[in-house]
Amino acid sequence: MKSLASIIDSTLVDDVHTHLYDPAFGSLLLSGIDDLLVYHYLVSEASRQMDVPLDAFWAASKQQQADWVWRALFVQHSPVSEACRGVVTVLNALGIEPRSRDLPALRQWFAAQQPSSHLDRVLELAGVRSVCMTNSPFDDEERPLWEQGFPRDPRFRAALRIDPLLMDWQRSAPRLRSWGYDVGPERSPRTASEVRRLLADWTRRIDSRYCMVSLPPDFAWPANTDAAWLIEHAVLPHGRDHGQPLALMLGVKRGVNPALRLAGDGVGRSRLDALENLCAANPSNRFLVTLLSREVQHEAVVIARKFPNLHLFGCWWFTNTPQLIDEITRMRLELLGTSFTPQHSDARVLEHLIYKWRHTRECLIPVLATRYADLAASGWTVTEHEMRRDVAHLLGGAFDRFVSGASR
Ligand code: HDL
Ligand code: ZN
Repeated sequence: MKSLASIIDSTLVDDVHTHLYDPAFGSLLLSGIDDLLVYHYLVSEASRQMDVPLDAFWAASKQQQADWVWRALFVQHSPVSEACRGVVTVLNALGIEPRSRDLPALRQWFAAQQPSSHLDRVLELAGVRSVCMTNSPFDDEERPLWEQGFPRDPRFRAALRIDPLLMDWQRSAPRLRSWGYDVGPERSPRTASEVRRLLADWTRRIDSRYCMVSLPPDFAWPANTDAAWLIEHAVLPHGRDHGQPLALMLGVKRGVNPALRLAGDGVGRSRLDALENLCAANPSNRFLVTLLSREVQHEAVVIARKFPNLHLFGCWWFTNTPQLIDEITRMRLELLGTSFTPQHSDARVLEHLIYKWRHTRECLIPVLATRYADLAASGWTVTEHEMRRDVAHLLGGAFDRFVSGASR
């Protein structure tokens, strides 16, 4: 019987949320040691240790920023944080002993890699079969290539990200008008139908798996807000018409410290009555949900027990640490069985896939082993075939069935 560890290590993953891009997007697909080091997780941590003022940091080149991060977090201190350990995992997996190389040598190594074979190698080292991108019509860098069309790499799936539509309607409405959608700032039937036309056009254009939005802790539904109105009158009808689940990423407080830029977002405890109300009032819609606050994870699992049209996924962002992956995944297994998706990578740099998935597998093995051991002690021994089935379900299968509508 193959061990559970080897089954988990060898089961390929469909990564359901990343910020990676199809190679056709060129430099939007980040890769290499400098992008790994200026990852906003590490900028946040380096800002606490380096002796460089943030305005000087932002004014410097990416290489200079990476040098400062490396010195602060890897030379002057041990890289014990999860994001720092991630860089070490990536370098070791690529056959580079991180201590033996200075940054110029590392830069030369990455620069010497042939992009497509490097991409193939990273996916293989990460055990990843496909990744889902985050695709926004509101992104001026990304939109032109979608409008022009390009041959897709089938390993890069798409998801339609609509934060500006819901969270900044008054400024987004004029943009939709400039794209030929007859919307106004008012909440009218015409506006609703034109927003649905925009969603339909982009769902088809990118072959979107789902629609996605991140929402602040105080997001309420129902409510007298543009976001609540657009969700009810455009996004949810669109989801029913086009079989698009709505992914809600709950609890982010954008720009808590603007001086940190992308690293400046924080977390707040979400009001989950909004989620309960959405699931209860819209049984024909499917909701994918990940939550940023540790404190609401148990409440979310209980809500998932009440609503089969809710699928929890990932240990998102600040909960993507071994301690919290362990806690949250145990909680979900014990209350939901295998009807959830333990992780997504949220990778922003190609090589993130290696560390995010190696570390996740390290966490998943003991958690699942404990459940199987407890089950065996109660009189039910899981076979190797059943382990493979369960692991494939958890690493993308359950998500796929839920998104396709095959399972509630
Ligand atoms: O809103 C999101 O999709 C978040 O994942 C943010 O992109 C965040 O900056 C992030 O990268 N978290 O891992
Ligand atoms: Zn993300």
